[in-house]
Amino acid sequence: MGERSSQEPPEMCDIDINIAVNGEASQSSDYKKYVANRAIDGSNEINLYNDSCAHTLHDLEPWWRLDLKESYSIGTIVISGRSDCCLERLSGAQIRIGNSPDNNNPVCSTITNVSVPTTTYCCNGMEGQYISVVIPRRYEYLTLCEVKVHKDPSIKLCW
Ligand SMILES: [Ca+2]
Repeated sequence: MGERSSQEPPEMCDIDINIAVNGEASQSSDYKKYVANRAIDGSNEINLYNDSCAHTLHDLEPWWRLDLKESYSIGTIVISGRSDCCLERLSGAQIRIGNSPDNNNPVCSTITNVSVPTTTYCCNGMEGQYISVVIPRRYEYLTLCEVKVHKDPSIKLCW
């Protein structure tokens, strides 16, 4: 908040806070040292080899899940895949939000644009404590370098 202008309304700061960093992440399996919490370490580093990405093994329907510790009304979720290769593996991944501690909550969006590593998804106030990214119906690696979560309303632009 220190960098922000004093003319800016305080609530603008509040709704832009990334609440993901206060949560705890898990995933279907760990590829080497690339554990789930690396996707909520607050870093903008999206090259896998710079140690800030989460990466599963080649699982059937791999998943990554964030426990926000309490339920929030979610505005936007900013998802960054890896920049160094293999972004197409994220195609078809579902972003789910809800209060069930599994990966079967309602779908906010499905990742279809894998031409750029970072995309913002609008969830329009969907409620939930858990945010999952799941790749359904196939064997795949799931790699997420950062997942940022903003409460609703969010000042982030969608898509
Ligand atoms: Ca990261």
